[in-house]
Amino acid sequence: MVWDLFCRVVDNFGDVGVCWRLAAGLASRAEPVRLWIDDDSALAWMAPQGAPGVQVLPWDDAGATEPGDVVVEAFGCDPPPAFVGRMARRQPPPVWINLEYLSAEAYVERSHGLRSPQLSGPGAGLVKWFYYPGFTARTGGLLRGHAAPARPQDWLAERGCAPRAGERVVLLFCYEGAPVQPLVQHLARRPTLLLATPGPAQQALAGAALPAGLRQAALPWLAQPEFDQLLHCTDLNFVRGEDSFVQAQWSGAPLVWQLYPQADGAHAGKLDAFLDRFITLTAMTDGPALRACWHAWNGLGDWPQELPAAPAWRQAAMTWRNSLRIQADLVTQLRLFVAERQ
Ligand code: TRH
Repeated sequence: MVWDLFCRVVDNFGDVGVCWRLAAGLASRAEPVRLWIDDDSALAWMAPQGAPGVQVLPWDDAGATEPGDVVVEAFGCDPPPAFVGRMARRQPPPVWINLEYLSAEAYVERSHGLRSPQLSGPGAGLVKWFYYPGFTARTGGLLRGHAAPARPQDWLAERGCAPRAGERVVLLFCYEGAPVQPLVQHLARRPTLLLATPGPAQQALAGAALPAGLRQAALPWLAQPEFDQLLHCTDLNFVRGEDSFVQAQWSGAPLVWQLYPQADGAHAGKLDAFLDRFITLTAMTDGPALRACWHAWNGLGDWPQELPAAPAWRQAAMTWRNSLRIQADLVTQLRLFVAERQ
């Protein structure tokens, strides 16, 4: 089977990050992928080696190409009309999937797998299927990245990020506007090595006098497999958007999630939907402290006096991770979903 995967980069790195992970995941299961993308610049650091079985191609060239067996458009990005016209003429037509955004909200289970018959336009007569990633058995599952390195301490040391004795390691990947200063003051209560990703995290720390007890290291952009591995080497991960949030969950380490802020405030409901599930499933005793911390990090409340206690937080993160492991991952489920519709 040949898969055509369409990616339009809106902003940040989630669009390309999710698409690259999916493309590489499919290709690793012997499913060749053509990744049609309108801006591949981030792949220079995210995937410098590429991946066997994945061809990265300019979006604008798709219209002159015969479609493969499966077409996946990420986040409703609308493949070029000329390509969709070819899909409609192909016999049999490709299975057409719209890979949606991740959410823990209830509508996801209701919407996953719905069909959308195309009544007009170049794709008239085709059916588009909605595919929702998610956290429960009635969703499409989660993309699963690279596993932990064999020796996390050595791994960090090889990258110049070794903690000193007694230091905890915290990763900071955030948007502009995150309350980094209160966080820094809080973290400095214990010896901490803060690893800051390029962009807003490093900018927020630049020039700031760091409190005693806190050391900072500026990270370069890491290739995606390295970034995944880093998430497994830390004591606490601040992550954002969609893909780093998912990968942080696989690490089993405590995490704080910053959502991509939406003008209508919809991110607040999305945040609470996830917290509700997480706190209920893990029976985390420090649930209110976790909620207060995540709200504050998303500008939805004041910075709390205390973060959840570390051992209970890690225990909850592991319980959550183990519950996700029971589901098949997104690539496995998507292949099955497609096979059933061919
Ligand atoms: O960059 P993001 O904020 O992306 C966002 C979200 O996806 C959001 O939902 C969407 O609406 C918006 O983009 C347009 O965060 P995210 O989703 O974590 O994507 C970052 C990707 O970058 C992820 O695949 C991990 C990868 N990455 C690396 O490969 N190396 C690195 O060093 C870092 C910091 C990230």
